[in-house]
Amino acid sequence: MKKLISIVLLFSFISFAFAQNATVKGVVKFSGEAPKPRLISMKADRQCDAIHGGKQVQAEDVVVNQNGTLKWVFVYVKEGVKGKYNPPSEPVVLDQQGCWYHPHVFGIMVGQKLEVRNSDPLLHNIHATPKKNKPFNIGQPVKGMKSYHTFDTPEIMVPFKCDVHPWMSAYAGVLDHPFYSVTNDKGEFEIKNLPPGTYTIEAWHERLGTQTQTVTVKAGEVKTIEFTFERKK
Ligand SMILES: [Cu+2]
Repeated sequence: MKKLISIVLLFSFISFAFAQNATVKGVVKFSGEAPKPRLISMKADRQCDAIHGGKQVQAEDVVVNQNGTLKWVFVYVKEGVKGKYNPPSEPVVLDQQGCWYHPHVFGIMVGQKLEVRNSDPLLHNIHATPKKNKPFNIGQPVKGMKSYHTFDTPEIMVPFKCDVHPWMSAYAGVLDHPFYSVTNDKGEFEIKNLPPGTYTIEAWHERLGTQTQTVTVKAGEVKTIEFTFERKK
């Protein structure tokens, strides 16, 4: 019985603690005529090309969704976070599959493990080119290989490339807090568990630049905001 009471107390404490926190969510829109999807041929590597059945693959640098929103925008709290946040124990996985990075854009915390996997039966060479963190360059010649890396300092953004396959490209947003999100195929993002306060939210897109907005959230509030990117002339 005592055990049950303490469990109930623990749960009510947890739900109380989370109810105090706010959410900032919304969509990133694209205004103007969507650029024609850029198609990538993998003919330069017969094995990669064969994996895709000789078909071209759509580049992910500018992806305008069906509903007119933008995919792969990194939305994060740039300013206003107080306190210290420990990285989660589970790693972020960057998979190399079909001579392509999955995912194209992701967030990771300082000190959190990045697991780089090779799911292809061929050589990939993962080459990260940060400016604030230490660069690294790992060859993964065998299918199933996993390598681990952690970042020491926040950095927006860390680019990844493959020295074997020049079309491979990914970006990591490295932060010392967990308040970030990446837009999906409906252009949506959601930043949860934010303590009440005033924050600068930035939306970063690899080709279309950055935009910021200031938001103030009260305890338990769910605030919806919107960003709109235009095609660069
Ligand atoms: Cu590669």
